[in-house]
Amino acid sequence: MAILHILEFPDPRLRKIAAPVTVFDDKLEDLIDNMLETMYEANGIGLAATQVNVHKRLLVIDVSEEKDSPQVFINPSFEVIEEELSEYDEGCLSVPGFYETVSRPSGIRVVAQDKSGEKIELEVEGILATCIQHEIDHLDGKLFVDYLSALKRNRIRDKLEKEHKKSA
Ligand code: GNR
Ligand code: NI
Repeated sequence: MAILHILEFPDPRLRKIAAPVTVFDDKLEDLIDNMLETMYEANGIGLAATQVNVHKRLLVIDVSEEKDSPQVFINPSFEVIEEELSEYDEGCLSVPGFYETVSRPSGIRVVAQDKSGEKIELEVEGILATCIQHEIDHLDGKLFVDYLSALKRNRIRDKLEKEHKKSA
């Protein structure tokens, strides 16, 4: 297993649209294992392949308290089943140190595949619904800062760019 490097905003590679996964092989399993290890090591509750510079449609999530319930979604899509919005203070491993309130539909129906290519269907709400929407956004090149005002987003961008220059 390996810890993967996580891209940080405003890296343009975070804006790429990920392509569907078509091959379900050992290499995919290795990527999933490495993404899970990277997510746990970074204390995240989710990680999309885009964030580790792999532009394929898969994501990993663990919203459990004990961090013992990994979930993998390949080629995920969702439809809204509860339009009412939930607000969460969102953070992102690609936007380290910044947390802002984002509103998203509170209930969704997710269709995806598991690591063997078997179809998964589930209805979710709460933080899991928020997290899945946040991760699918990554696969479409979108970040939670895109829901903020340009003023807030640009302030975050400028601060992160300064940090990146310092550590470069
Ligand atoms: O670790 C994370 N926490 C989080 C909190 C609220 C809403 C979404 C998230 S996802 C984030 C990890 C991450 O960046 N996934 O892309
Ligand atoms: Ni994120």
